[in-house]
Amino acid sequence: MEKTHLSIAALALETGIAKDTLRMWERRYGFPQPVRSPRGERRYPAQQVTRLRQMRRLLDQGMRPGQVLTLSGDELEQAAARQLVHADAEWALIALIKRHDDTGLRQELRARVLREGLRQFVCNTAAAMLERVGDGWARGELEVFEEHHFSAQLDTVLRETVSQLPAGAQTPRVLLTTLTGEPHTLGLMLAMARLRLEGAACVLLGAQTPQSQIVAAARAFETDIVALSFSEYFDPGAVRIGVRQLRLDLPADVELWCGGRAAQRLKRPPPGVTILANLEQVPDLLSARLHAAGSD
Ligand code: B12
Repeated sequence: MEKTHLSIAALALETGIAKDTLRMWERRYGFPQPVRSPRGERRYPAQQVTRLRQMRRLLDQGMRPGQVLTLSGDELEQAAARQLVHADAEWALIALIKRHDDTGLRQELRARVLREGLRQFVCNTAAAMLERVGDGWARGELEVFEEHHFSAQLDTVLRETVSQLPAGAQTPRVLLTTLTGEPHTLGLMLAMARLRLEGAACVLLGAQTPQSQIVAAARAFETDIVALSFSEYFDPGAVRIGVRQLRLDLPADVELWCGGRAAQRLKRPPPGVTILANLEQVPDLLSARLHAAGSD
């Protein structure tokens, strides 16, 4: 058996599709198609990862499994390409990254923020760009260093722009971080920008703060809300376990907000945990808090 074959656990991690779902698709649609190891365990050729990621994207866009899983290889390529053309028509992003012009890329990002305003940039453009870059990486169009470079530039431009915003009301106070195992921080940066636009005060801890330290920080900074981000990379089962424990450990008057794709997959969040479907929900939730405080 090839070394490049993946176990079902590794496949689930790489594609974000649960192991049970992979087995169910195999039974129902004949894909993915594992070979068996000498011990009878499922092993998946690496090419199936790309195909499953493309399927996931189409499912995330609202197509049904019966439609997506029955597409031929060519039809799936075409559907995935149509998605990418849509994203590229707006940005020609991959070409921009491929120019390897450090200053130029930053200037383009800044120009885009100025043209559309930070709110639109954060809520729509940046998310679409990250989606496209993630796909570019998964399809081998972008080198790993190119993805890292783009992420670093986006991070820089977001930090610069946010630092220039007026202080605002400075309320509520929000602590932003990720749990151990989540290295992706751009969701946090976008959330911070959206919160700062509403006048919230933000304390950014960056990635992977141990749970006990999140509790300590929430106390030390006297925060009203702890906001966590979970990218597509994070196992939704681990989201549930992590946030349930954190909810128990945090003082009852500190709210716990979670955003990002893995958080959105939680069908029934633990009590006392708020899952945000997108960044546009931030102002509504903040004004709901204000009303609640006013009526107390
Ligand atoms: C940028 C990026 C990176 C950067 C991260 C840099 C950084 N500083 O964060 C780097 C290059 C380091 C990286 C590394 C890896 N990555 Co990566 N990465 C991405 C990319 C392009 C964006 C990730 C991101 O920030 N997403 C978060 C936000 C932007 O998206 P979102 O979850 O939909 O959230 C939205 C809202 O919900 C909201 N939101 C998010 N959080 C919060 C929080 C709150 C409180 C609120 C209110 C709102 C909110 O904001 C977003 C915008 O609307 C994605 C592709 C993608 N489409 O996500 C891949 C992706 C997540 N990475 C992936 C992988 C596999 C990896 C690696 C494992 C690769 C490797 N083999 O080494 C490593 C991680 C392991 C490690 N040990 O480091 C895969 C995960 C596949 C899966 N399991 O599903 C993805 C999906 C790429 C792909 N297409 O396959 N990555």
